[in-house]
Amino acid sequence: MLSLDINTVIIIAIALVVGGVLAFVGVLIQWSLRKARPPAKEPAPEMPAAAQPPEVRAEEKLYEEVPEAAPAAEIPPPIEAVAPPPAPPEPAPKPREAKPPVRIGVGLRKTRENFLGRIKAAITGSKKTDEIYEGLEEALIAADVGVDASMKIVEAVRAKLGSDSRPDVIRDALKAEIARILDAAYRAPADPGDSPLVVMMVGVNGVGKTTTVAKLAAKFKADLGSVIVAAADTFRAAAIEQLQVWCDRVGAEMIKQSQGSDPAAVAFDAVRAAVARKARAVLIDTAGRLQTKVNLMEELKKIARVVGRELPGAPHETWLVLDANTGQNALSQAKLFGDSVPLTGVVLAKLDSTAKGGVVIAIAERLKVPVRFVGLGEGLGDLREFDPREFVEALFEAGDGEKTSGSYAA
Ligand SMILES: Nc1nc2c(ncn2[C@@H]2O[C@H](COP(=O)(O)OP(=O)(O)OP(=O)(O)O)[C@@H](O)[C@H]2O)c(=O)[nH]1
Ligand SMILES: [Mg+2]
Repeated sequence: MLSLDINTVIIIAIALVVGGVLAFVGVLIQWSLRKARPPAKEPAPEMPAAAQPPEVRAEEKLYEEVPEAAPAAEIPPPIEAVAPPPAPPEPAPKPREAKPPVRIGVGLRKTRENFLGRIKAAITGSKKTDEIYEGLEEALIAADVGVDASMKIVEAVRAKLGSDSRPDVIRDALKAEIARILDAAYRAPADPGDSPLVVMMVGVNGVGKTTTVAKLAAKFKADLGSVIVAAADTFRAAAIEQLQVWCDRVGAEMIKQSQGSDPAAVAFDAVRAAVARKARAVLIDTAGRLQTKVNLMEELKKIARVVGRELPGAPHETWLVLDANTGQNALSQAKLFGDSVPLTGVVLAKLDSTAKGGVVIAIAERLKVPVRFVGLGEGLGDLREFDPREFVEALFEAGDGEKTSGSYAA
């Protein structure tokens, strides 16, 4: 039988009482804590959504919607489709180069005013034949036709007309003689066949070579197709960057190396690239140099030689760029450059800013090198192919204020 010691019974009884008291105290503490706590915002994980307070569900929704990709069907239609009708488009800014190329008349204005005024004064009024021809000679010299060429022209006119001193007749004979000289210097442009046309641009510092390369790149790109430009002025600081800006504007590819590298190597790379890519033309921009510096002239020869080795016949054209303001020094430049590299043409830049456009006639008479293009401003469109007849007409007629002469007229 179970027999418990009295002590044991007392201990068990105390333990039960203490346990009961402790349990009661625990319940009391829990109850008081729950009363003090604010209602929980976060639902218990297992709590069904429907049981959650409304603001908690909204928070959850927001959070989930952001990262979720919208289903394909809900992708909003393109903006154009849902956007309200667009406002009428603003007129596009006019590209700087989009001017119509009719400015040779403007370009020739200074020369014409100077020249025609003197011619008129020489041939009108009752003058002796000697005085008339003296006046003509002075007018030609003042327009920078040069002393030799001016004398020759006047002699030719006089020999033709004798003592006929009618102003119109003299004027027409003078025009015809100038046109004859310009025509005599004409040569057909080179035909490179299936190869790219390689044109090398040479000249003294600051005459307008790089600008002319850019203008020609734009023209050749429009007329022939793709053009490659060789940045062979590796001498002057920022020359490559200057050309790059132009090429970007034109949309022509430019071949370059670092400043100080061999310009012949750059030209070689450009020609090779043009052949490989079947480009239609290569334009080589060279550094400005004084015609009297022998070593720099040798450098030009080397460029021509290296290019010719890569593509026989190249450079097909070597054009001397002259600043129309230079006057008779242009003849010295043409002579010495021509001694180094055979010149096939002249580009007369800045004709717009001179009254001495008559140098065109001197170049043709003395050097028998054709003027290929004339520069009439700083924009890409400010380049005109030189047409002797048009030039003479503009020189004599546009100044009348009555007649115009084709696209040369202002
Ligand atoms: N008015 C006018 N300015 C021109 C014409 N062609 C070039 N210029 C200006 O002449 C300056 C010299 O032009 P560039 O093309 O840099 O001359 P460059 O021969 O390449 O000069 P270098 O490389 O330093 O020898 C620039 O300010 C051009 O804008 C033109 O036909 N008319
Ligand atoms: Mg340059």
